[in-house]
Amino acid sequence: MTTTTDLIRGACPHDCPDTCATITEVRDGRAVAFYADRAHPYTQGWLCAKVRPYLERVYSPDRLLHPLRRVGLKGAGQWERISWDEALATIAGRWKTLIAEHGAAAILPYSYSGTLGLVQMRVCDERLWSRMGASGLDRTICCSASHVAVGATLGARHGPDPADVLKSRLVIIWGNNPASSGPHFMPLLRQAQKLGAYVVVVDPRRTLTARSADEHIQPRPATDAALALGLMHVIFAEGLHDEPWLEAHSQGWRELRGRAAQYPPERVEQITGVSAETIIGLARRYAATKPSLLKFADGMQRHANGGQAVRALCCLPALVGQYGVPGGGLSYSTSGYIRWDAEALGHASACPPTPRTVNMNRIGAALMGEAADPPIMSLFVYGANPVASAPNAGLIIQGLMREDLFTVVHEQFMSDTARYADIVLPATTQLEQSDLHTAYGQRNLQYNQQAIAPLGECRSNWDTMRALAAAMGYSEPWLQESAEDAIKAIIEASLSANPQLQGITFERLRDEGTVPLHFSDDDYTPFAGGRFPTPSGKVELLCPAMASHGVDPLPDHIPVAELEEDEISALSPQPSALTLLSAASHHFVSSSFANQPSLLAREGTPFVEINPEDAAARGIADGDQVRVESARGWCRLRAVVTADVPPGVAVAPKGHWASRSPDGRNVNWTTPDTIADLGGGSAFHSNRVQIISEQNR
Ligand SMILES: Nc1nc2c(c(=O)[nH]1)N[C@H]1C(S)=C(S)[C@@H](COP(=O)(O)OP(=O)(O)OC[C@H]3O[C@@H](n4cnc5c(=O)[nH]c(N)nc54)[C@H](O)[C@@H]3O)O[C@H]1N2
Ligand SMILES: Nc1nc2c(c(=O)[nH]1)N[C@H]1C(S)=C(S)[C@@H](COP(=O)(O)OP(=O)(O)OC[C@H]3O[C@@H](n4cnc5c(=O)[nH]c(N)nc54)[C@H](O)[C@@H]3O)O[C@H]1N2
Ligand code: SF4
Ligand SMILES: [Mo]
Repeated sequence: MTTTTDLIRGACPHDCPDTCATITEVRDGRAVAFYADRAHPYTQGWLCAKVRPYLERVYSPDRLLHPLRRVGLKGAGQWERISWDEALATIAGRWKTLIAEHGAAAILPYSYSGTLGLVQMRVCDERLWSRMGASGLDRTICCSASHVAVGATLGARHGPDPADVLKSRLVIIWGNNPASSGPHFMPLLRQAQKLGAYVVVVDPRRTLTARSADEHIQPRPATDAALALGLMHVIFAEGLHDEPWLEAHSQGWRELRGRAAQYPPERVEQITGVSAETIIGLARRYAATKPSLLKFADGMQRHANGGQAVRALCCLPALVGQYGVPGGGLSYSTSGYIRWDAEALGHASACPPTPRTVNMNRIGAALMGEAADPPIMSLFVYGANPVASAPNAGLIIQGLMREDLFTVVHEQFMSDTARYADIVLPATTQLEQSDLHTAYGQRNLQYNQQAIAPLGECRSNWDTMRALAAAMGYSEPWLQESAEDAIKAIIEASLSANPQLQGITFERLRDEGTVPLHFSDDDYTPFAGGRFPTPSGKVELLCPAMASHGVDPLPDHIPVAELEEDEISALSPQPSALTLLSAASHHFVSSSFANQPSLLAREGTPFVEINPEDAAARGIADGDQVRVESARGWCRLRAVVTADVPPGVAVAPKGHWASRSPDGRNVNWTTPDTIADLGGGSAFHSNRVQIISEQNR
């Protein structure tokens, strides 16, 4: 007897701009091979090191396969197996009682980027919670400051096809590390370099991406707005700006020129640590070399002043008339091309108004009483691992330890967060569910067809929501739709308002897997013809909408208080404190994959990079165990002494699980839960720390 092998098309669901197209080979109901779809224009037949061994994740002996109930103390790791029926009845029973006593606002869903699918993320983030009238979650942990800044300045998150970089003569990659965080851009960048493009990386750390650049500029953290305004100063002062373009397509360029006048290179050198000569050189090069592409991502805006920094970056291409130019302009995100119909997605019109929203960056404080009326009495976590990934983790754990808090975590693994649950529900992986994916770093839609049956008793996010809706006694048909029907209905409702969906149907997506978004000659290049979907129809250099956020309508550099004050050095008789950046690790996606043995082995033990000068001043040698402490808390890391980080800066990548780290803590025990200037954004990197050698103690 011969066994047939099915080839099932899918999409990588992880929080990564590349959204790779995948193929799963299935034999006798088991996935036997998993690899990249060669036909996909951006995936180009290869997957990153993280996702290549995906079957290790799917068939990991550590997968959660059935619901669990806590039997010991919170966080003690003692569980008993229960049935789904019992789990659902327990959850619905607790919620009904809480709703009667406190109102549904006492229930808070917490989710983020475990999967980026239309159904398993977006639909799940809305329908059940709206129907219930639960508290809303302000999903601000990653990119909300830049979303507000880019949205207000340009009108939409429109971005070029990444392959357009082949037309660029100058590429400035600003606070973005695609070699780790979106690797499919790198072969194109290499090719652009071979074709003669000059590549500049602006990043305090010598990243993998910076290593292969033609020039690496290392500003002090959180000084990007000053650096950008310094470049503008030179461009205006030397008359290198494109005045006809600015006159026709921008709002407030003269006012911006006035602001830039306050940032002469000598002052900017003082603020940023970048020499005046370098600033003048880059400004002249930027004005003279066309097409020039400015590419940034969200890492650089995770500072208390990140919104204004992004506003400043968005102004630069306008000064040199590069918006709407093939190979030029701004490459931030392509996620604004599709706006799914909100009603089809969430059915909010049939639901009570959201009683309040809780900023996820404040989850610890919210659990500890900041969300007071009513207090949060139940937390439902899915597709997220806040104990490992959210700031000020020590406070989150204090909140999760509250005896009166009823916590449910829906997870693939016993994550740092699941450990503190009262009930743990087992979740499917991408191979066990269907979904539709838009990308934020390329311009195709990808359908993910379910390849295998759920393992054990695992359920997808949406199947779990459907079961919870039934247990709560909600009878709306849109709480019971299949994933496929939900996708169909959302596409149909979105077609008329989304030109980029022209010709796209559910059937095409299912049959072809990857379908390119539709672009006409007119809109292929973002902001072609100098048309911006802003209130003024222009790029808003002077942006009146900023006033409603309490922010200057012109970009400005506002120093970050925590980084200015040396409050931490008061804690110990050490040299002055350092700014700790905790950006993407190479082998994990946030905390996802950080429990996979092969990837954990490649990433190594959790480390902190420190400049030789700062290490010497603290008696730290390479490989030493060090204690990193901030005003929030501390963690233990291994010191890597390297000139890749400048003096005054340290780097400890995000992602390691606390439960697999020395002392059960990770870097987020130190990070601040302060809120950025725009969009309620996170400020992980505005983190002043002291680093102490434990060898000296
Ligand atoms: N391998 C891997 N890939 C990932 C992720 C991951 O964890 N691992 N995470 C995914 C997610 S959730 C996201 S949002 C994206 C993020 O994508 P990126 O933004 O490219 O990634 P980050 O590493 O967070 O930040 C980029 C760089 O910002 C720099 N940076 C920090 N502060 C400043 C500053 O003040 N100024 C400047 N100029 N640079 C600064 C850091 O040193 C870092 O090298 O990546 C996604 N891809
Ligand atoms: N120090 C520091 N911390 C950071 C950042 C930083 O720069 N520095 N960056 C922040 C950023 S950019 C982001 S986006 C956040 C990300 O923070 P989170 O959204 O919390 O992401 P992860 O930590 O990867 O956790 C995702 C979890 O979802 C689970 N999961 C995956 N798929 C599914 C599914 O289909 N269903 C269910 N129920 N679960 C699933 C995974 O197993 C994993 O445990 O982290 C932030 N944390
Ligand atoms: S994490 Fe990014 S690069 Fe890796 S497979 Fe997924 S989409 Fe592709
Ligand atoms: Mo993110």
